[in-house]
Amino acid sequence: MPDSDPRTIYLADYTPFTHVVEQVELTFRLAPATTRVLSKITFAPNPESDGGTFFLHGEALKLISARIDGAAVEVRPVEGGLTCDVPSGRFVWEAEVEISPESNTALEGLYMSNGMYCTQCEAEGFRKITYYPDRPDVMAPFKVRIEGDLPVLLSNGNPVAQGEGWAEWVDPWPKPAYLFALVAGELVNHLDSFTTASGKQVELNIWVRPGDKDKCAFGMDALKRSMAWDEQVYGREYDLDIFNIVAVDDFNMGAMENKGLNIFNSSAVLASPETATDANFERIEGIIAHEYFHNWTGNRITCRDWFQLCLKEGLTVFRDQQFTGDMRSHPVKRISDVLELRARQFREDNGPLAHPVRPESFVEINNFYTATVYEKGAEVIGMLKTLVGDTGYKAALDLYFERHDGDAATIEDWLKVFEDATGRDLSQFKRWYSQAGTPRVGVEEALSDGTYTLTLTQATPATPGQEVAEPLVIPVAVGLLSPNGDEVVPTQVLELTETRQEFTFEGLGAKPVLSILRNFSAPVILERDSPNAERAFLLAHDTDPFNRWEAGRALAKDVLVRMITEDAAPAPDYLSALNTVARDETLDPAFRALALGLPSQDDLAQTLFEARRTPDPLAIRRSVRALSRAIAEHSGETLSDLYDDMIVPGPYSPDAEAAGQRALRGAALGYLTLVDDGTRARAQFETADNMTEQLGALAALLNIDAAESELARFRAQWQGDRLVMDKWFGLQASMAPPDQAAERAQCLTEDSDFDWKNPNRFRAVIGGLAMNAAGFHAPTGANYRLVGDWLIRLDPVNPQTTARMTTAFQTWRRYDADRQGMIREVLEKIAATEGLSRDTTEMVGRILA
Ligand code: 0A1
Ligand code: ZN
Repeated sequence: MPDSDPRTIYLADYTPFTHVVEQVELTFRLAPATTRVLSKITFAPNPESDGGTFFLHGEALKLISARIDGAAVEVRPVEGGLTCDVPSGRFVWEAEVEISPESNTALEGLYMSNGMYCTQCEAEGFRKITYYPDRPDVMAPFKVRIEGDLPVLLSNGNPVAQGEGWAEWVDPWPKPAYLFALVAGELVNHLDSFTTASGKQVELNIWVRPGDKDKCAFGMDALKRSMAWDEQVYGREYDLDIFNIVAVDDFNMGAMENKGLNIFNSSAVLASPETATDANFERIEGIIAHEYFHNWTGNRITCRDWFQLCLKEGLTVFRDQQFTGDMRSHPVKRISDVLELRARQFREDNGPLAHPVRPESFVEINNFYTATVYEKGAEVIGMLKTLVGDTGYKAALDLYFERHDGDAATIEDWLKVFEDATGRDLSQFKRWYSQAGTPRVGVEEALSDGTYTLTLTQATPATPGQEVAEPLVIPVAVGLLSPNGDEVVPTQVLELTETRQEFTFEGLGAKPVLSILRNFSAPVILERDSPNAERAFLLAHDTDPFNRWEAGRALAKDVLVRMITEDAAPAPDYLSALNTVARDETLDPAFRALALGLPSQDDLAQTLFEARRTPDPLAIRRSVRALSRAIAEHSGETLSDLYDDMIVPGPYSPDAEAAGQRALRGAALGYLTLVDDGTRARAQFETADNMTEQLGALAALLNIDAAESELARFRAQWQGDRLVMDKWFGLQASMAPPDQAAERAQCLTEDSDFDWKNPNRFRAVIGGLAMNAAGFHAPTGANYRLVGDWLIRLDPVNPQTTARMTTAFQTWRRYDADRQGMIREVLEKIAATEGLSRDTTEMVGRILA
């Protein structure tokens, strides 16, 4: 579909801009409906360009005046911007434009959120602020003057001068326009400082609305830990005198790494024990780190063009994952990341939206901030590190920073530093960047005369636009255990490079038990039907914690699939194995909490679909609930002991150890509530002094559809807190029983607090409903229509969030003909909407294709 759209942009068409920008000076005269932006930009011919027409991007701008070298110039409007005749050498462009931040509901460019001015320029929002070559390979130092009757006026770089109603900022580091930012408002700051390794003192601020000042301490601590970590692990120091973070309520994504002025969705930075869960704290720590790490991987070294997005995103996600592992627990982090990868990226990679980590064409770049670019992009870096080793990785990264500081780089540049630093040829490995789809790895074992032979195969299914896939370089970490549980071959990395390949291990007396793809060494699907006895053995004995968890998960899946398809009873072996793990005090509580989790209903639907069975969302839900109840009954005593023992003494602290204990206690509560009529959950709701326990209790009660009074009390208590109210909305939409989902969702959208133009609230309700597997797929199709109609309504207001949320329908071909028919109708209705945005048009087109 994108290829048939005349607006498609291709990687192969890249050409450098005709000019370089030597200096940018901007003046903002802020007014809600009539902000004036004055620009003064010094252009010089780009020696790397073959010439061509001078072109500046610009969208929704009212041009007041334009001058070149002081003389008025006649500009010619063209699609997406303007062009004009320019001198052959260096020249100064000056323009004045008018924009209206208050009517900017798309939240791209300069907009207003709760009376405060803020910006979002990635990917192509700067062109809504002024005329400019809005492309990441045009980098320039910026000087910014802000005039406005507001106490706090912020931009990138260092503050150089300020007075009543104005402030000036200079950012000495050349940057692309997508990293520009401006904030103005009545804000208060949580102030701190950090001294860098070389002794430079950096002022740190988190800017928030006055009522939120008590929710900044954790974010600040996470920032300081991130700064220290990047120095210690990557040798990267911060490079300005000040680092500002601002929390805004209306934001399309999590946060944005603007140079020296990170802007955050308030949900990704604000936290207090009473209002944020342990999961929120961990997410905030990870996002603060992610945005901070972009200062080197994204800002100092940026992307040549948007096709290279994974250059900064894959690497920065990989870095934030390493950081969280170091701060908390590596196995627990790895398991959580793989859960996330399978839930979001595998779903994408195995459906109509599949695309390579580095796409080769797009219509709207905002549609490519995907799990594939981010999460699979990070997996690809993890594989590289596994293949070249820790020392090779470090040498390559040192070379990357040394060679490319100040550059707008490409994936070719990235791979070249690995080749140069390690001497390894990465031409085959590079296919991970250009080939979409999740590879399937097959496994065969044989033992003869003490030689154990492992035969691995690989195949990647066809994806949109790619019929044939070439073999990849797949690092497969394996270990072999003897039948008594000793490790006879410790972890080693096999490199699978061919379609079929044999690996041998000598000197084995008995057939070993294979532990394969340890620590999930590659983002692949293992096609292997191992006996459940072997899985139970690995769950009990594997030395690789990831694979221990994975064995338990495979068992659970097998049990569930049998329950769904054969009406089998919950397997007793599984129940007792799970009970043993839950009781095992040598295991980290956080790990045990993960082990107690069951595969998601969506995961089961995909598993059935791959086994060529049509998933019935209601049957899946019934089985998951039946198994949960069976676990609760079988392990009643264990769960009850855990619930009593895992109480964390003392005041709430979000640290990993305490959070792990609460997670295990919360998992126990979830099961126990199925068999105790909600007694424990009700008591916990009553006494909870932190959001983790309050929300955990509420969710447990909702799960047995007995939360009416708690919902009302929760609302009365938290009415004034937007982020907590998002949880109230989200939980109800995502947990409503299938026969009530439509009615409840309708009711939530009619609620006086359903502020649908706020992306967090919209996502809580409409996104929550789409995540309610059985509820969303209720046989009437009412929820498909409800989601579809809301997307049609949101599109003209906020195309970016609308387009992202069309992914609710990406798995539609899994389902039966009736459901497919109803979803097709909804998608076609969206597609036929007059004036539909380019963003949503592209997404719906790809999903339908
Ligand atoms: N670069 C940011 C994510 C981001 C991307 C696009 C946005 O608006 C279109 C906003 C934020 C990150 O990776 O955190
Ligand atoms: Zn990022």
